[in-house]
Amino acid sequence: MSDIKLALTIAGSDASGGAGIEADLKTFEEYGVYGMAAITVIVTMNPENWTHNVTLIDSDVIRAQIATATAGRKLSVLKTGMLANVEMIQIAADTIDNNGIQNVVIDPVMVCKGENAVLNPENADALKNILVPKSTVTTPNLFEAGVLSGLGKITDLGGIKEAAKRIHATGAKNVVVKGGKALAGNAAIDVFFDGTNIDVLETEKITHSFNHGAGCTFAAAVAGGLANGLSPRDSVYNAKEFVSSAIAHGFEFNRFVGPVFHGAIHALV
Ligand code: PXL
Repeated sequence: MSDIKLALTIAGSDASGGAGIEADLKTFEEYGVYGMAAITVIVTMNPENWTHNVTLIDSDVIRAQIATATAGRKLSVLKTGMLANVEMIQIAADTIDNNGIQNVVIDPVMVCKGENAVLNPENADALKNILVPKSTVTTPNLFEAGVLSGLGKITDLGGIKEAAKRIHATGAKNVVVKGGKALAGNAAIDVFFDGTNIDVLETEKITHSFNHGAGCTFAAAVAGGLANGLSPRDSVYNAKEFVSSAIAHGFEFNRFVGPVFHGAIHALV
């Protein structure tokens, strides 16, 4: 296939397979896109209590992975996930500039589900000032949107819309704030803002909690759509369908975690 599209994710490895580069590469595959990965951290979980351990990859090794992945055909899309320090954030920003990448999905990962501490507080500023402004689409969850917008804790749809506008004003071309199932009511709500129109995307809440990796999978699906030539808006709507199906087919991995099933839309399950 001579017109095959290439996607690079700069993100962490989640050894449990639900989030991070594992989610990204599986999702790219579902979108018919050739995936590559530059690993920033390796996240492992203690089998006894599932506390997370994050091992940072040396910056030179991250740069070397990116140099390898950008040594061939032009990338159709770049996606970022977990970046554990300011240097990693700067490396991702440089990759966009040095390679003239047009489609950029920034998932401004600040915390893992179930873990409360922000990876590193100064990362939030660097994401806000250096990386999010370069995004074609950025995909903060409610917590991340509160930090990036300066609004703090967001509790209602009005707050989500305001956050989307403020994040757009920092330079991001399109913003999706993932309310998900965090708001009261029966709907899982996300808000999309392209600088002109605000769209409220609503689906019914899925009641089970086997949704580990949903955020990464959503952002990777947006990247897959962009790589295939969809508009940002269509990519987001398509990704919402894709991730809803993945969540609907989420499963219990063990007593601590249940990941989404990235292959749900095409698999016979
Ligand atoms: O869901 C956030 C996230 C992103 N990237 C990696 C992770 C996690 C959460 O576990 O492990 C690598």
